[in-house]
Amino acid sequence: MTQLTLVMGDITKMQTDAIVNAANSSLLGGGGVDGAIHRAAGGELLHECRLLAGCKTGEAKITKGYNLPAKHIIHTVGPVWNGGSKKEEPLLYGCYYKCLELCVKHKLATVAFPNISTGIYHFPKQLAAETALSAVNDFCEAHPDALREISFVCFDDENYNIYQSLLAEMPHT
Ligand code: AR6
Repeated sequence: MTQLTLVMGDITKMQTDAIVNAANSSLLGGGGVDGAIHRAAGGELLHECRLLAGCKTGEAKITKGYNLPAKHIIHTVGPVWNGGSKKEEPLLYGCYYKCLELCVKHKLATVAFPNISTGIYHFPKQLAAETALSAVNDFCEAHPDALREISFVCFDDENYNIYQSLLAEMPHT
């Protein structure tokens, strides 16, 4: 069974097989968690990202972790919140699900997610957390023993409190 863990703090410090980056479609860096990951990983990350030729919203691509304690970075592009009429929910669901599929493909046992799209992209936090946990729950039901641990790394109290409440109601924790 996969352990679901809630963490408050900086995702660049996580010693997991992979951390997930909330990137933009260029994959060439930006602000928020993307900027923090590129700074902590070092310049070689940008070089590898250039070779990936971008990433579509709702999709995911993997690189090495370079100077991070995490071995890999899974870059995913969350949707910009546009009021909910532009398929934002299924696109965010796809981000989480596809990152987990990449973990299986690369035989990674532990992964840490940030709260994708809830910063600069303004996705409502409660709905984003519900969507993330629904994707993770569906994945864990379909692949019960694929991963050992999935961590949700929150950077603000509001997201932390939302995840704490939702995780308390879930069977996996
Ligand atoms: N560790 C964990 N979480 C963090 C960290 C950190 N070091 N720093 C910020 N967060 P955002 P988005 C949280 O804006 O909304 C970039 O410019 C933050 O508090 O990083 O998906 C990209 O290049 C929030 O809860 O990502 C894109 O252009 C969450 O990470 C755009 O921002 C996501 O906030 C993506 O926007």
